[in-house]
Amino acid sequence: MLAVAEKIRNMEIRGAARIARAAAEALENFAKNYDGTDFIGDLGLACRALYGTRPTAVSLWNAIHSIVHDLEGMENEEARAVVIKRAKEFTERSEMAVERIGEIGAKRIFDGCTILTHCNSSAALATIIRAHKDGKNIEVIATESRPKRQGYITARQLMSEGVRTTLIVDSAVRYFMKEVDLVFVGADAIASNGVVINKIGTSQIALCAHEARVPFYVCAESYKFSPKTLGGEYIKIEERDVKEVVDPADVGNARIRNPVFDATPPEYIDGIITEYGIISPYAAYEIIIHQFGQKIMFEKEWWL
Ligand code: RI2
Repeated sequence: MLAVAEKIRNMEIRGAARIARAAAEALENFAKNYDGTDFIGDLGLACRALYGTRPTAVSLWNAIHSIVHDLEGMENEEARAVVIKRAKEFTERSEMAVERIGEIGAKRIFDGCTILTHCNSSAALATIIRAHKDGKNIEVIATESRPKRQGYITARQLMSEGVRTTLIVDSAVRYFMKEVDLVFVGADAIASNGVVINKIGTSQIALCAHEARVPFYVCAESYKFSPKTLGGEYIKIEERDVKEVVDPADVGNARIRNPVFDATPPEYIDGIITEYGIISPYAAYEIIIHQFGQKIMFEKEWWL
């Protein structure tokens, strides 16, 4: 459990969907291998260890919540069986959602178009790869995505699928926007007011796309929507070790900041592609209510 938490923290396991599935799998294994006497108490500690790793990714909260909600009053054995079953269900649901998003999103990608993507989103890539497999002749411009350069992963994935890909530095986005027909990005979290939190730099790309009248789509499974924002909570933006950016000694020990996500307002988003279909960002509220109802706002997690 702690080994998985550490891999999520140090980004060996990364991407909002992958970390959620890794957490689900870790909880499943924890329940399978548990040989102590206080399963629910120890499960709570495990959930907290996983949840504390990436503060922005609401997919982690949603994965944990969907697996460990309402366990109170259960005996150890019953609770273990429930956790194992729900963890498997979450993983299946997550994989199916990405596939469905691919199917839906690919319909918005037309033959001959150039798509710009940022960072490395499995949901965004599912749509692009699906369009390519459907026989559409497409090209991708992938941003490098400093500081961790997840754009390299994107470029490798797309090239291995046979999608023509050009890698650019993040600051070249406006220069290339005139060649772009569509922007497809992923999401780490979506607030109830339609604000999308994604890799740092996403909001600048949305601004450029808006200026150039290029449609901007977010590909996001329903577990990227944050129920807690409904009750007034903000989404915390993770700031990581500044050494990911540069060695402080190389810049005369100047102050360095490393926020890894930013917020794109709904007015710059043409649609959010979910497994339920393409929705307006202003429909985020309905997606949250559809999944959780309103009582989620006031619920206190037993494991937090
Ligand atoms: P999928 C990633 O975060 C990127 O910001 C990406 O857009 C987002 O998760 C969603 O990825 P990080 O873990 O869930 O690289 O679509 O910080 O794969």
